[in-house]
Amino acid sequence: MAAAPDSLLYLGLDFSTQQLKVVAIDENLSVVYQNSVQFDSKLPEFRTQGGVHIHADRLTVTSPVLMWVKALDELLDEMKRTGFDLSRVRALSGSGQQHGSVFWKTGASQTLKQLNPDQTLNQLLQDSFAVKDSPVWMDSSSRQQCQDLEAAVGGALRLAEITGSRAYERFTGSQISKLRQIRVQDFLDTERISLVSSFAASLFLGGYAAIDSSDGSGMNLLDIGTRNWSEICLEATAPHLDRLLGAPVPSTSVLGPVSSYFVHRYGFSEGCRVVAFTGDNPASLAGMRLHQGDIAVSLGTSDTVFLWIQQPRPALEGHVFCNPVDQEAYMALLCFKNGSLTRERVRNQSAGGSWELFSAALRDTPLGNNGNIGFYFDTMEITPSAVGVHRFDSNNSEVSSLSPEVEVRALVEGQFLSRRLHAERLGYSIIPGTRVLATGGASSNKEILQVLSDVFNAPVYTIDLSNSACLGSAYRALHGLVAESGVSFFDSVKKAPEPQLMATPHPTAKQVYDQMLTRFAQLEERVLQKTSSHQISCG
Ligand code: ADP
Ligand code: XUL
Repeated sequence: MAAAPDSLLYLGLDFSTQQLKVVAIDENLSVVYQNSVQFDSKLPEFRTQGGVHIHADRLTVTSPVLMWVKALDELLDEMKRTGFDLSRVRALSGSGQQHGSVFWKTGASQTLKQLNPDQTLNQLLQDSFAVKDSPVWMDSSSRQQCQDLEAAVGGALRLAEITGSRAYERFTGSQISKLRQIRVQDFLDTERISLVSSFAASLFLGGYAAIDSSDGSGMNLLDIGTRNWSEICLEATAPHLDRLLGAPVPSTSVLGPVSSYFVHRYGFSEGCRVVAFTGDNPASLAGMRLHQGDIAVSLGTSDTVFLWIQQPRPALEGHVFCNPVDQEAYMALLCFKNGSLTRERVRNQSAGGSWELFSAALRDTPLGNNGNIGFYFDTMEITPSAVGVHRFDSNNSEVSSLSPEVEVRALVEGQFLSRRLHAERLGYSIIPGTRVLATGGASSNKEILQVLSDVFNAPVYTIDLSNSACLGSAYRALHGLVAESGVSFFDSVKKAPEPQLMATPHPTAKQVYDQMLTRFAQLEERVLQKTSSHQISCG
């Protein structure tokens, strides 16, 4: 739907694992434009797979920071070339994959201030990063640093009480520690450390953007009670870290106007405001307009489950983040590393590489899969900390293979049973009226959503756009302009379309999956014991 020619627009960007996406909404909150740059296919010179490089140790996972910069050049060039009128954008915001870090080199701040609009950002920022390959959320190479951090603050639970999470390898604090220890000179050359979200905001601002408290909660460095850095955590990580990080700000903050580079090169108006960028999961919470009582399930590169909570109850599993749209509230989050990429692998092996055949397998197999249960952790899982593929028949005996159709259902049921089991451990319970809100690439698949509805025994809704992080960023841009005057997020996005009902549970679902969940929990325990005899991991 095209916007009225003079209507003001709000832009949301999402620097996610596999692509950079953009969406524009008008004042009626209708989506008027969307586009994306897929890293692997559009920027093949960076040789990423799924947007990342997995290093030889299989634990270190990075992305080239200049790939993200170049993707922004390409996206804005295309918007301009195809006649998108960027002068109508009144405010923009964005999100980034969480936890990833960007190390700006000494002098980069000066460069950002004087960007020459005749050149691309990629040309201008070639020498602006002390570390060219940014650690991303899939990295699990900082086990030692996690143990050190927990020891320094008085244990895993104490760290969770302060920062919302025990130490996790992908969290930025342990990544910073590791870099300081193994790349001493690069660390000394660093003048500022950003998250992927605040790095992207810095490009638009022409200066370093503050880290917002919601994405900042994914670092093991922020005190989620005071919403400021925790001194004890900073000290345990690196000297003078507060200087390298800058002060955190509320997620609704307006950071300033877009830099003159964007005005001159792309025709943005000088009045266009940049609202603090945040993490992709917090931005999704905004995009789905999640209410207390709802549960959101995001099916992207990673699968995540999140809830709106009023009072933090940090535990040894899961994370509590500051809420991105309400400064008094929090959100709880669980992250599962083996999401879409594992579904793609099983699709390729058991369904001829076709989502159609994958869906047909789900349609053709019964709820409960005749008792067959599978765990598919192609890479070291985050929740729970286990690895490998483990299949069990209806007698709980481990088997080495399942027929292709049964394998597909075992994968999807196993993934959703795990999402439910761990959400319940975090305090979530299914009550009448519970809505499951689904988003992310795989939420376009109706058969997958049917299994989700059956396993949770609750109706599943989606929003029009499968990328709620992008949409949430556009909503946050709009809300940021009025947040200071006390307008709530929900009031500012009242006009947004309601989520669509996509699936309702089968009448037998409750009986089948309540029982199966108990068996699943016992089998997961067995898988965990097997894994821990191979490898003990932090987070
Ligand atoms: P991210 O934002 O993490 O880059 P997305 O949320 O865009 O990822 O999801 C991308 C994933 O969506 C792809 O890896 C793909 O596996 C999955 N996907 C796309 N279409 C389908 C489909 N019809 N059925 C299941 N999964 C799908
Ligand atoms: C959340 C997490 C991932 C990333 C990438 O803790 O690690 O969901 O945000 O999407």
